[in-house]
Amino acid sequence: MSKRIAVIGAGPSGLAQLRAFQSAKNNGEDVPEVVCFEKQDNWGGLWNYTWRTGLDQYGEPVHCSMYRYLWSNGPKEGLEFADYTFEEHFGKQIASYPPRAVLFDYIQGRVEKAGVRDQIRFGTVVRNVTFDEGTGQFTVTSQHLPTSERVVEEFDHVVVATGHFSTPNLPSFDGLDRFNGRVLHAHDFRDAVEFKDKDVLIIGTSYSAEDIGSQCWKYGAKSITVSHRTAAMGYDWPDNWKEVPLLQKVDGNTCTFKDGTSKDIDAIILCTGYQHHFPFMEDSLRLKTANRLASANLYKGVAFIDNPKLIYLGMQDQWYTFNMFDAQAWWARDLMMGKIDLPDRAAMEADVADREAREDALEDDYACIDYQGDYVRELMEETDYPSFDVTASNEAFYQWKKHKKKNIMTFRDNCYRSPMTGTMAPVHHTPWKDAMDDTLESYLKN
Ligand code: FAD
Ligand code: NA7
Repeated sequence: MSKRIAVIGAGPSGLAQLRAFQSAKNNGEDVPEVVCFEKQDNWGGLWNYTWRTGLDQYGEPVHCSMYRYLWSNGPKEGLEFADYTFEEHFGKQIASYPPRAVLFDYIQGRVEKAGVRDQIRFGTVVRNVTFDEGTGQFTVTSQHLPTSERVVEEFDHVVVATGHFSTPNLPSFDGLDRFNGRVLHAHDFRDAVEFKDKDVLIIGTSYSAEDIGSQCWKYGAKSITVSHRTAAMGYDWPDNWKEVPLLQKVDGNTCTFKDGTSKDIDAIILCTGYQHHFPFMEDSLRLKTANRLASANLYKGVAFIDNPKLIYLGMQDQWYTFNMFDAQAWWARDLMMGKIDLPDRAAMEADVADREAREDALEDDYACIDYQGDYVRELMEETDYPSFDVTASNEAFYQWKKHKKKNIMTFRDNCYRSPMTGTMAPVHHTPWKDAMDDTLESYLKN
């Protein structure tokens, strides 16, 4: 096949795309040439940890938003690859909430086995993507960061897999510019030990707020105060943890909240989410969407309606992750290989409108889990991605929700059954709150 495909990003989504094409090739199919551009010097996306914050050694924005001691915030039974199980990778079943290094190893194991590394140009950032209506080709301008060399090439399709949890959403608050302590966004949080014995204020109530607060608590912060815009998280928090309304003003170290209460604070961590940010895409090709389950403007959640030769992977808010990216990548592969036909524009728009309306009608988190599970199932059924028991994955997510409600500081001590192999995960050797060593070696000692 003479087609050329550019994949931008070698995180879990981009790697899923490489694996999807390699799987078709293994089946004897004639696959396009695939070139993957990755600005970091290794694969894994957010799971590729760095101590760096701000700009990297080349002056590029640091992609990593992960931090030391990060353990999976959902059960691994919800994200397991259908074509590469945890048991295949580790030679045994492992506990249900692996630390970052363990999940990085798992992601890496599948693509090492697939032998796709030589398709990736590491240390190479995509600077610009344009489309020529006349030739039907994309022009991709990339730059090799160590040498500054720029390359301009044509491609038939572009797959954007650059993630959307890397460019911070940064609200401001009255008096923040005169705060006598440290202010940072979750994107720049690296090590909870820094906040030992400190009074920490967290703004936001979603995953980052919950987990960064929990990390700071675990590693010895004096107190955690979480400030909400919409509603408190409402878990049964430890004694030195309080939930308060939105921050109204800062005066020196004193933070005052909407209900008139105040507290002296040493550090403020803005866990206020991220932006979908694609500065390298020409405006007509740039995805503009909120962080939601039904992304705007993407047919089947992947094909950009204004130009369906352009694919966006992993742009949804995420309950499902790795296996959803797989389902998307397999579907996108078949679209790019001409095995799936697109309907007309009106039908693609109707598809998005229907997904949005169904999402808007969802009543609780359990319904959201089912909704995204159904989406994964829908895409899988249209490709040869190895089918798996989505209902069993949904069940692991339900149990996770219940375990969090029961005790937010012990939910990671629970274990679940693999939807791929049916094996029950072992109980981890040390409760999460006492396990200070997050290395792969320590976790696998079970
Ligand atoms: P990313 O992992 O963000 O990868 C994108 C890649 O694109 C990066 O390697 C980046 O360097 C590259 N890139 C960006 N711009 C360019 C460019 N212009 N040119 C070339 N390359 C570029 N998910 C879970 O399942 N479990 C968890 O416990 C979990 N915890 C999380 C914790 C945090 C703090 C965050 C932020 C996210 C977490 N996630 C978790 C969700 C996470 O989004 C996914 O697991 C996954 O990393 C998304 O993969 P991706 O490939 O879409 O994006
Ligand atoms: P999310 O899930 O997008 O959540 C963003 C949070 O930030 C949410 O609680 C918002 O509150 C809050 N927010 C946003 N803007 C503001 C302002 N202006 N003031 C106060 N609060 C605000 O981002 P996360 O970083 O938690 O999670 C992203 C991923 O990282 C996730 O997939 C995890 O796996 C890890 P709202 O409820 O809208 O009032």
